[in-house]
Amino acid sequence: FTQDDFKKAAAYKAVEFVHSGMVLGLGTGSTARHAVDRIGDLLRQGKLKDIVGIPTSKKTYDQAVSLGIPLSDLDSHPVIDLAIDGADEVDPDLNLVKGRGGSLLREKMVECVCKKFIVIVDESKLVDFIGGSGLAMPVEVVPYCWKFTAVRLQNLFKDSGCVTKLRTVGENGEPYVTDNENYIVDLYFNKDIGDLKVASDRILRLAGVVEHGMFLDMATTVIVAGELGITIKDK
Ligand code: DER
Repeated sequence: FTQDDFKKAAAYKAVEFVHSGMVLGLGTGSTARHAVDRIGDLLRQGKLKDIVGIPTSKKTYDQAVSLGIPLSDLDSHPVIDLAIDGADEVDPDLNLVKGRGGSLLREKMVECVCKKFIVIVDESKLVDFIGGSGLAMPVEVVPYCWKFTAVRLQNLFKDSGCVTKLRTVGENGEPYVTDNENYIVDLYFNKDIGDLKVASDRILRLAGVVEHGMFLDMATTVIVAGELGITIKDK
């Protein structure tokens, strides 16, 4: 099996929890893409009806439009029955890191107001503690004086050996710009950052920070696919 096979297996399992008439948060990334494809298939086959999708990125919006999934937004649907999305890290308490695809703000806006939030991952995303993968923990910041904000973020976590890096695109290192016209500063830790709620509050208190990629106490179910099959972890 390939990693993408695992992503697809987790995504299809999650879509089994989708029922006709639901308002659905549609996630972003290579795993969530399989779930959105599956929902489109079932709608076309008539096995699912009366679904309204709330996309978490322009990319997912375009994918859903191409599949004929009826779409709306949070203004019209402030309460969502179920969201299905991927994650970059999942810790033992089902806390997440998300946003390496750059969509963390709209994902968090949608996934904060869901009755159920199912996270779909392949087994490579499981970590012992947040930041444990050594990969990015994204923070969406306003472009104005982003260096100033990056230094303040780094100082918040200096005892965790935090380094920050502006997310760039292309060979000439242009800043990556999110769907919301902001930048992303990625934080890299080389050890556990301790109490996540405290860390979250400290980050959000910095003027210039829009949102961060730690999704704490939000997932209600995590579906993990790997060599041994599929595991479902409920909160
Ligand atoms: O950017 C995001 O939040 C994505 O959902 C990410 O967390 C998972 O992306 P992947 O399914 O492509 O690994």
